[in-house]
Amino acid sequence: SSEHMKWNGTGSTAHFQEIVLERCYNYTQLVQPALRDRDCQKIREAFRNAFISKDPCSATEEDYHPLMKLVNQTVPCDKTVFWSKTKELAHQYTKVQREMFTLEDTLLGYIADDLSWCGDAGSHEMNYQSCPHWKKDCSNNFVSVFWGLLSKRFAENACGVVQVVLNGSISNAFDGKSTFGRVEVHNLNPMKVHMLQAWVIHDLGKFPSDSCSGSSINDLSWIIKQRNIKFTCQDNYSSVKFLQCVKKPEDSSCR
Ligand code: DN4
Repeated sequence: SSEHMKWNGTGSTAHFQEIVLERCYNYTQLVQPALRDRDCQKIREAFRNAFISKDPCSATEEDYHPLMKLVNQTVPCDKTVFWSKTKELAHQYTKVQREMFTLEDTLLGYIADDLSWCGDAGSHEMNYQSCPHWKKDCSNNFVSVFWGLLSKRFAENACGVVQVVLNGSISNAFDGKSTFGRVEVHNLNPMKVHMLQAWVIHDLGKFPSDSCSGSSINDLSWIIKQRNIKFTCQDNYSSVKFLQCVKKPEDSSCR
């Protein structure tokens, strides 16, 4: 009903509970059997309890602590891949590079990827009509707080050499206001992370708008070095470039 259309964002994903449960079993039994002892029923319940019957604009990190505690997954050193404005490409990259992890290759990121969820104070139901939009309604909504907390922990736990896939076909490949720039960069632990390798990738057939020699990457380099972490950058890193060429082999840059 229209009285439920109180927010400007997409409503909860239909069959949210079933999708969470199915993705959890798929991941823990098939994708990463090392996590086969995780209790997916409990994970589904803890996820739901984090936001159900609560004001959808008053989310806190504490709401998700029981869920985080149940999952407790670590990524091996040298295997962390961050991304910003390059989601599809970064996911293709970790799919072919065995054992590499974007946040969405960890259990909680895998479960929540592309889903939307919110409840309402005074209701036991999810709101399938609308949820708060992070820019138009409130930033402390349950989806934003979830990704913010997950991104922070993903960065805090990274070790060794870490990578980031950035988009060279937009004006600022590094954006200090993105989750990568705002959260992940500042939560890398210099005691554990030796180096950040940035790959700046241009879309095939598009004019490059930014590169390793541009000012946004210079800003990133400065922030990282300031934090006592080594920084390298490469334009159109071949392992990622080849993935684009598989999709569009006729492009002149693929010959
Ligand atoms: P991005 O490509 O600018 O954003 C990735 C997605 O996150 C877009 O759909 C954004 O929505 C959305 N997003 C960004 N900030 C927020 C927020 N505060 N509340 C709700 N949605 C938001 O890249 P990015 O640098 O912001 O985020 C990518 C990095 O952060 C990766 O390294 C991941 O580890 C992690 N992360 C992943 C996800 C995800 O899988 C979400 C957030 C962060 P819009 O700008 O299109 O509206 O979805």
